[in-house]
Amino acid sequence: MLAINQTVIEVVRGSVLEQDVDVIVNAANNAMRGGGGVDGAIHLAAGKALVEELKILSPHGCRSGEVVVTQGHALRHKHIFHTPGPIWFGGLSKEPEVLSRCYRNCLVEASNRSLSSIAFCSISTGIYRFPISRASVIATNTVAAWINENPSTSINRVVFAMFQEQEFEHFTSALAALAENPASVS
Ligand code: AR6
Repeated sequence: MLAINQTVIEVVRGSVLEQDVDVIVNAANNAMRGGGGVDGAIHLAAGKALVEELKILSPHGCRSGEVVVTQGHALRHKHIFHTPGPIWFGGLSKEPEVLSRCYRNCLVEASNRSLSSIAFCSISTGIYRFPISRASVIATNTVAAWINENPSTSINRVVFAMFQEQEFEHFTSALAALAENPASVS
């Protein structure tokens, strides 16, 4: 757990779908019509109205690192943020920068809507093969830095909901490293 300004950042083991937050983040793809992994699970749970809303909001899909905001539909969450992460091609195609933009843009969208809480899954580290050791550091650093730079944000709770044990362990270590050395948050 790491507290910065008025915001608590924590890592939990479980699905984003289980989190009691205003908005959950979907690791989507550019087409924005659903898919496998967490994307498939979210679409299944939210119902068919979700893809209908996505067809209207993003008729031509969405670029990697950007965000499409929908209602929660059958979910209890107010919103779902759909962000396509980068596909890992060895790290020389700006994958770290794009991954960082996913997290930052979600925080901006949540804050612009005056939301209090947000749950992220580990974007890109499943089907898109982004190495978890690097992704966990990028995700926690990006979120901590953004919260640090935006002390008046409405967001008072950020949850990293880790579906797999290995993700949970890496994110827990990455957040602990920031907590041990607060000066590294920048
Ligand atoms: N429920 C909750 N979390 C899950 C589930 C699930 N059923 N399955 C995976 N996760 P991934 P990506 C977690 O692979 O790597 C889709 O087809 C997983 O442990 O879903 O960004 C999209 O449509 C990890 O924490 O997404 C894209 O085509 C996180 O969800 C592509 O996969 C992301 O893993 C995106 O690949």
